[in-house]
Amino acid sequence: MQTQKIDFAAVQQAFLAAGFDLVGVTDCSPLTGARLARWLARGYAADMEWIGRSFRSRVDPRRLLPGCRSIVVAAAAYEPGRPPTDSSPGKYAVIASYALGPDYHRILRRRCREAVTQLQRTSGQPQKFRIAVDSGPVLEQEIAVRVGLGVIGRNSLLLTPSFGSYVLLAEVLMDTWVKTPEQKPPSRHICLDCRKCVQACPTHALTEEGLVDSRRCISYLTIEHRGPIPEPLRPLLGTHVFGCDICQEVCPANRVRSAPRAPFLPGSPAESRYPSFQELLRMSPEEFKEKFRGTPVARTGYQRFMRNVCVAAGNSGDRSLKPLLESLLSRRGDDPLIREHAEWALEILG
Ligand code: B12
Ligand code: SF4
Ligand code: SF4
Repeated sequence: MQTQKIDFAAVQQAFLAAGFDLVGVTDCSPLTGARLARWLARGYAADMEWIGRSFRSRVDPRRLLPGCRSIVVAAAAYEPGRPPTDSSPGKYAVIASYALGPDYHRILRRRCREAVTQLQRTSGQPQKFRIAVDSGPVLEQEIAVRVGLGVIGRNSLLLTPSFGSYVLLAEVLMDTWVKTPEQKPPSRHICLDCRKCVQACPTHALTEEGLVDSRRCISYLTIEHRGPIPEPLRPLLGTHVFGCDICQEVCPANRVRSAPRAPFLPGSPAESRYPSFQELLRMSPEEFKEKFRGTPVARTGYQRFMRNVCVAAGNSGDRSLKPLLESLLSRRGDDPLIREHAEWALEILG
């Protein structure tokens, strides 16, 4: 069958109906990749060597889907979590907002599939397509900038006019031409002289030019990093046990936001965002699986998550956690990663 053009309005309608908040389309011409190359050359990818390995596909989407003609990029907004009203910072472990509910990779992938099915039903297009959410070798943010969804802030995140940086991105590469609307002028850059994110980052992971040195980023250290957390950085992690939202929390672009069309995170996430150290330190591998099943947290696995919990417990300054750390040591002391971090926490707590 001959591949025909479809209207942007049809694409937009299908993706909005599937639950996305923002939609844009671009052709498949190569991206610059200049920042990515600089980021890789400086070692900022840490151990995520898969990013460098897929450099050519990231820069040239046609390598991912031969015959690719258009890329749809869709953003799903989410609500940042709110701390429990009775919280004092040292008592609770912090989980990044995006990880409070079901894993967005699955949800956004399902929404993309629904939108594609709808397009196929109404126009017979696309015939070939490929969905990417986060882990696909796609430069998601650069594509989002290209279609005019927003600008990249100094915190290295896409800042959208309606939802700030609290959006997650997904793409569909298609063999179909989409009649794209006239390109919007680039959004006004809001960072200007602001440095709030750079100054607030506890580990100094953000560079002036808005690149993230993953080797220092709490998000990387608590989610992606496999071995022991470098000792000099441990005290700077605060009570974060999975991800970090600090450079979003301080950003003025996030002060006024519209509500997401189809929220997928729990409505009142206070308890799940700030589980108590008492609960986490007592957790067995089975309880971990049960508590975090289907959420992004499950991806780190018990061992690495408990490594994070130990560091955060040490940083909490709460000496009443010492018996729980000792009990964790007697139950799980044969695991070198957990042992090292539990011992560190006990030492810090005196
Ligand atoms: C690797 C990765 C990480 C790494 C490195 C982060 C980084 N910024 O490089 C780590 C593990 C640290 C990480 C952390 C987080 N991540 Co992350 N991560 C990615 C991933 C897989 C690749 C990013 C990448 O290519 N980095 C390489 C460097 C070079 O990219 P960069 O500095 O951002 O620059 C690129 C663009 O921003 C763009 N660009 C930048 N400035 C400018 C300026 C202009 C004018 C133009 C045209 C383009 C442009 O060009 C560059 C590429 O050449 C993407 C998904 C994807 N496939 O793209 C998600 C992604 C960036 N992460 C995401 C999220 C939500 C997070 C966290 C908030 C999670 C959390 N709460 O803990 C943190 C935030 C940390 C931060 N401040 O960036 C979202 C961001 C959504 C948004 N609003 O932008 C993404 C897009 C995933 C998704 N599908 O939604 N992440
Ligand atoms: S905190 Fe300020 S400098 Fe950082 S991204 Fe937001 S507006 Fe830009
Ligand atoms: S996610 Fe946290 S550690 Fe990483 S750059 Fe932002 S503030 Fe810094």
